[in-house]
Amino acid sequence: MTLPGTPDPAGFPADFLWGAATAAYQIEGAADEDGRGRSIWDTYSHTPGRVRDGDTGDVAADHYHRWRDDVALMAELGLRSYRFSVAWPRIQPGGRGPVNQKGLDFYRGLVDELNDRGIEPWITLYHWDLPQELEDAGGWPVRDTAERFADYADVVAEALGDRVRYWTTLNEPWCSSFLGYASGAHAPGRHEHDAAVAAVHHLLLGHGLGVQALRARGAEQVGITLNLAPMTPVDDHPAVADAVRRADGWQNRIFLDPLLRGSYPDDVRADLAGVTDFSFEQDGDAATIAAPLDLLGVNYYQTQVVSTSPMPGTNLAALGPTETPLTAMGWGVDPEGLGDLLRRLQRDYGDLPLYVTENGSAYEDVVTADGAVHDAERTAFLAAHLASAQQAIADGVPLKGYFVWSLMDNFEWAHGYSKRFGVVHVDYATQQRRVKDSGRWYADFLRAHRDRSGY
Ligand code: GBH
Repeated sequence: MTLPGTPDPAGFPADFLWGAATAAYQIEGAADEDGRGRSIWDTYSHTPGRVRDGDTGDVAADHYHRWRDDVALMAELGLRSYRFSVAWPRIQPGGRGPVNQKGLDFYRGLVDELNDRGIEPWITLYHWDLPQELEDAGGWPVRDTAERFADYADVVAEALGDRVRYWTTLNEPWCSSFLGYASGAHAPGRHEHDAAVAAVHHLLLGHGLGVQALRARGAEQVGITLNLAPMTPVDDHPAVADAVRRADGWQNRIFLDPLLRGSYPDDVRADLAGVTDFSFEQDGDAATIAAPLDLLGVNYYQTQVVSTSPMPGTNLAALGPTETPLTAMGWGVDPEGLGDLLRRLQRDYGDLPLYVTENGSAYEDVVTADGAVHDAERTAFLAAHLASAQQAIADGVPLKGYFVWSLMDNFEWAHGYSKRFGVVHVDYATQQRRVKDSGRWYADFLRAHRDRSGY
């Protein structure tokens, strides 16, 4: 790893939106309270063998009861914005029909508290917790789910549209589709490649219909968050170059192109010929999906190293191991990859405002007797990635904000509580929060930026 240097607060615009991110199922707990329905992640985590150590999100970081203290902590860190997701099953327990007022009340209270403290609420409408009843009716591979998502978006926008400026429809539809319906590593844990591609389309359609609902309710800043990764060849063999094209296609361009260029890439269609015939596409879908956006959210964790070996049963290139230093997830650390990705997005897709909506790392924290939490590697990770983002801004990339993943340790999906991504440590036995060294470093950096920018 070459560290691109130390970030300088002066290298970020005065209105740069500094924040931290979370997701409902990973922090809220209170799984059976106030009329919340079940989601595919409740089902998945309660199925033996799916999540490490049998962990579930039943209690998680108990944010549903501790949200006021958590917002105080955000203020202490000096965050300008907080990105969180709304749990669809709290709003519509069965995914359709009657609205659960208590669910809306929870998010209204949170949003009001954030606004009172001068922290911009940033809502993600869907961070993977599909109501189980919709999965029972077919899930994302079925077209109706997109329509149901639009109804849900309308309900939330009607309730909160007057007090929330920033909206993203979906978080990482790649994970919802390919991890949920092809590899099975995420809920609902299915193994059907054709269904996964149909899920891609219906997630994108749901996004487009959701954008229409948000616009109709006057939402100001509307976008989507994608997990994007630069693809790097394992060696200079010509066959590897084609594998890089294929991997970039099914992870990055399969979402970017329909959203920002109006159609799926021809080469991706060809690569998927043995998997699906795209018969799920209907007239008008492409235009719905390509509705103009105000911003693109980018979640960046690592560069992927690509070899020629195909994904089983497909012509899609497999992602290989990385050679750089690894985090506790086994993911390679590549700060330069973030700047490269941001420059590539501007080059290939134009001047749409970009936000890093997630970036962060899992490491083993060292908790000492005095209550301090030492995580020097996470601080180095953040500093290096911010320096890379700063370089992209210097190069003219319209990067408008950065959100660290995550505000606090949480339920790391199939890894349960074994992996910690927070800049705030959570002791799950007591639910005590402690700001880690990395969180203090981030707060200091934000304070220095604020002092220079005068906000
Ligand atoms: C994000 O996903 C999520 O938005 C967030 O909820 C989560 O807690 C956070 O990252 C940390 O995991 O080996 O085939 O999965 C990141 C998802 C993980 C997707 C790495 C790509 C590598 C390919 N990314 N993954 S694979």
